[in-house]
Amino acid sequence: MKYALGLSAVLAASLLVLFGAAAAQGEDDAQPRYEREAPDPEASSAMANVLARKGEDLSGEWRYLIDPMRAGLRKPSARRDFPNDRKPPKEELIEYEFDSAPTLTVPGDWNTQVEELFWYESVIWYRKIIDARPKRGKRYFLYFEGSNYWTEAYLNGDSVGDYEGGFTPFMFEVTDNLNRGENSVVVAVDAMHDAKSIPSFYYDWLNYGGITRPVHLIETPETYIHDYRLHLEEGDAETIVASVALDGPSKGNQTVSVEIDELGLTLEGRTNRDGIVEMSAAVSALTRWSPENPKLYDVTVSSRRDTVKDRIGFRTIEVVGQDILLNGESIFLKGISVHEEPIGPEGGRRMDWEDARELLGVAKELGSNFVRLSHYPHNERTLRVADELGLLVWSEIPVYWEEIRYTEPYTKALAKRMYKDSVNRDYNRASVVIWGVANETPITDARNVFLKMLIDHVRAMDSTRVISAALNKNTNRGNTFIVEDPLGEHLDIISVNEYEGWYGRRTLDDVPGLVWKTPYDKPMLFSEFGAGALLGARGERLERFTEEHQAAFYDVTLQMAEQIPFLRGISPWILKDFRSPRRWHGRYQEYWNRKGLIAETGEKKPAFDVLQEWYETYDGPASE
Ligand code: GCB
Repeated sequence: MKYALGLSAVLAASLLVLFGAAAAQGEDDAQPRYEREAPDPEASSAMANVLARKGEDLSGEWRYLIDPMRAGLRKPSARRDFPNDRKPPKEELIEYEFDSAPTLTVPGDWNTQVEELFWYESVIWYRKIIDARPKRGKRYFLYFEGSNYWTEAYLNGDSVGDYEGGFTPFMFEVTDNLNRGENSVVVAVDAMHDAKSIPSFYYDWLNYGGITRPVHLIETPETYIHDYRLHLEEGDAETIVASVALDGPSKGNQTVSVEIDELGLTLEGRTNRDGIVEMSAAVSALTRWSPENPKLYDVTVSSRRDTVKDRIGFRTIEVVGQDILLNGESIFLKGISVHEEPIGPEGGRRMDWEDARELLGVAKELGSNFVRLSHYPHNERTLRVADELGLLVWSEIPVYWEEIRYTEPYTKALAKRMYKDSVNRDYNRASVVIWGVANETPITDARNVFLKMLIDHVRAMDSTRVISAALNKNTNRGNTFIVEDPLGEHLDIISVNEYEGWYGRRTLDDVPGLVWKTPYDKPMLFSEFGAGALLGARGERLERFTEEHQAAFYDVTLQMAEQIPFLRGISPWILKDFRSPRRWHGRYQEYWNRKGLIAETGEKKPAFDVLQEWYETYDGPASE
């Protein structure tokens, strides 16, 4: 589908944006979504490893109704009572009907499924009828792997919960709402962001709306394994440390075990009153996970009535001086940044196993050992594929650009909550080594306080990884850039997005002569650099949007990179062209950000080869 937009569609979309913005500022109190309470950052996250759980995958066709004015979220009216999915007697007036409505495929964004929804950023009501046979003594959960941006779910007319955040999983218990036989699941998804959201209004990707990731109806025993976390600790011996958390009426004083047959390891312990147990044991002959050998072990976690299986790798990551050490060895991160869009002419926000393998397969072909999964937590499948392929991962939440409300308690709570849900989901992924806390957030006192709070929060949850943030290069004296953002003090790795030769006044010829300094004795990454090129656009070396310009940009930037003694990796922007509403150029962009090394169709641009060759030959600055 190619989007030649009618003016009316654009107008309608901008009216919706304005409408949403006004509501966000509190000018319209009747907008129920905006009267919301701040999320509870301490509340329990969704259960770990949903993909290994027994349940019904609710993927497929869902009926949908478009509700641009959020009428269904206002005070109840039988005429628009979407949650109840009513089928009243013929004489009663209602003004909706799901049975006759069109369908959208879940998982998937709505923008690329229906032409008239391409720019749509308000509410859609989804409905699916499911048949259930709930069993006594079991619990049931509606589990959403991800839905953008705000979601409320109803089962047989009752609200079972709501959630804010487009990229992290959430679940609602429905044990008491599930009928034997037919059940109506209705889900309202609102794609609109507001001033308190993360991200806020302004970002450089398409705001793909909808139930973008799979939904499951999960069945567990009454007391089940809610969470488990394993990691490797180094002391005199290599030790596997595991903690397990049960949930349910008999979670306390229960025997729990973690087994890794291949290592001959069985950990056993009893849970405390809160249902939590921590166990550890030394192991011998452990093969560590690494990009060269992404070894994963089969792990079985068991409680009296529940068992979960996983595949987990073990490695260490730390920063010592200006070095990043993976398993104790200095590593240069040969990376590439990636958005969550599958390869294909449409873009979209849908990432099944095949899509993830295809996309990350291109990163491997490039010679990468590292991906920056920007700018939000990606689909769980992508992380598991990174585990399998041996790609180190930087994962982040979208604290992005200048419009985040740093002093707003709501936004603080939301950031903490998003990070909690993200760490909770990915703790056991060996591939994830860096938590990114922000992207290009201009320095102010309020931002420094906010991000310090977030760094402390992430460190308290996870001491097995390092922390970074994609900073702006902040001081420039002549040809010298000094990275002295005060946040650097709290980060393990200093990362900078730098676009000299693309944005700004310098040309490509200036780039190799640029000098980089930092007062911090820490490793630095270029978390981004890149230049736009339309596949097949040919021209002079200095002509924008041509393949020649992009390849030359990579050439000079890599020359510059080789001169920086404390540079420990790069993740150029970006693997694949991606949709962005901020890219208007009719000949080159057509609402695509063209900085990809491959086009949306997967075809390579010459800059791909330039970087691939560099990755074949360069292993970081020579050590002194
Ligand atoms: C950036 C942003 C990224 C944009 C990119 C660009 O610095 O972090 O989200 O897409 O620049 O293409 O301008």
